Amino acid sequence: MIERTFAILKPDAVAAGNTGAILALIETNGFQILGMKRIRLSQAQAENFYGVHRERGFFGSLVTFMTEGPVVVLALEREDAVAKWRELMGATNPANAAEGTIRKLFATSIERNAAHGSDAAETAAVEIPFFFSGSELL
Ligand code: 3AN
Repeated sequence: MIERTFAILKPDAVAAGNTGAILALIETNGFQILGMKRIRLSQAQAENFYGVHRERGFFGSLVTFMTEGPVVVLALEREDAVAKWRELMGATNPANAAEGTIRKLFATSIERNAAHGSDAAETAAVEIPFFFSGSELL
């Protein structure tokens, strides 16, 4: 089924100059880029976006990291997009990520792990409008 997912190229990946390499992987793996912006998250945006993790010990550090520099936010579409994007990103901890995945190639730690992806289609339906209006998805 054709589906949408939401992705972030995180500050570590953007600062390291890996934006283009990751976008190339996105396109060669059959995703359509429906929306794309390079922005810097505010503290409030990062706290809201990661609200489900508010009680976790790493929340403050995660928000500091996600606001340290520009990110690229993306709305992606393909068949089975949520699972396929998570497969291409690899495991949350790059130490466990499979060869060829974005996190194996570009992440340096469980926190500085290069990319975000929605965990379900329902999550994507919340995360995409967080950053894109309907007319920005083409
Ligand atoms: P994923 O991004 O693979 O869906 P989640 O949703 O469990 O992983 O975690 C959200 C983000 O929180 C991760 N991308 C990572 O940056 C950070 N994170 C998760 N677990 C830890 C941890 N144990 N220590 C530091 N940061 C973490």
